[in-house]
Amino acid sequence: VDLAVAWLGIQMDNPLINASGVMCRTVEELEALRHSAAGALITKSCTLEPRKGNPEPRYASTALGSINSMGLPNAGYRYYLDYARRYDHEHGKPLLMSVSGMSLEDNLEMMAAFDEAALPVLVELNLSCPNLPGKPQIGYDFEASARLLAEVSKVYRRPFGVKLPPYFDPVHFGEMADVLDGCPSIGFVTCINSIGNGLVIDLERESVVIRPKDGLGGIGGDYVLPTALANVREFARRLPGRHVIGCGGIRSGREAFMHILAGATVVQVGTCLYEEGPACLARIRDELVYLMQDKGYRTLTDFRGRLRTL
Ligand code: RRO
Repeated sequence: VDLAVAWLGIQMDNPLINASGVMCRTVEELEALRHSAAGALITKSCTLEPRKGNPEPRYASTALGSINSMGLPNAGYRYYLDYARRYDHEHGKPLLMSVSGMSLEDNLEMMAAFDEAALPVLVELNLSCPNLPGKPQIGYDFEASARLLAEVSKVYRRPFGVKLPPYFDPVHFGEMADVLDGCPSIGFVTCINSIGNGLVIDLERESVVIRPKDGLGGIGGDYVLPTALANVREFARRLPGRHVIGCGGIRSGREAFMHILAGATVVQVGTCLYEEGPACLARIRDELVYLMQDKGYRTLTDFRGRLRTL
């Protein structure tokens, strides 16, 4: 079995990447990922200036997944750009970078800086942070998304990707697919970010479990797998010629296989990586190999996007 995948000019030994936000805020965390079994790594969503994020506690795990309202804590885009400048792109695994400006202007300034740096990285523009009090997710505003992508395409002259929020209605899949179809610079879409503004309750304490937004936060883990798979499948078939990164509910080789079967080129691991640490990446990779052997598949292209319907 060969898990290798080549896409948008990068080569990966296997399709596993961390989900942006998990284990990727500091150089130390990024280096641990670089030394893990990951096929590539991605940095924490960055803003123009460093941010401390929301008050703690701001992450909690449950039997079925996680809730977070981190609030975009990050070291500022210059820190991650500096990491990318020193990175051994020749010999190391591919590096992706997540950008999540607080405004159109901030996004344009950062994307212009990334363009100027001319590094062999893939940028994932985050349209879907659910945890900034008073700031709606841009991915739920189709006109604003179209404007942002048009403006970014003028200052960033290479293919880039977008991290989308989950959609729940075919009309909305269609509207976002039309926006992305109209932007030739889009090389990939990552589906999905956390399901925004869920509420986890601790029954014993009769309390919320995280402090920001009176307990509301983005949901990840087992809860989100079917929604993630639906978004991957719908965008993969509506956007032929673009790549889809699957993210949501991957904690073994089985869910990784499902995402790829639904059309994902590569996949990202969030909650499971947060809970288990980077060793889970080797485990998931090996489980995917065994599953493919069982099924008689040799490469990812043998089954990618081949989900059967009834
Ligand atoms: O930092 C966060 O609160 C956060 C971000 Br930017 C995001 O895109 N998704 C998420 O679940 N949390």
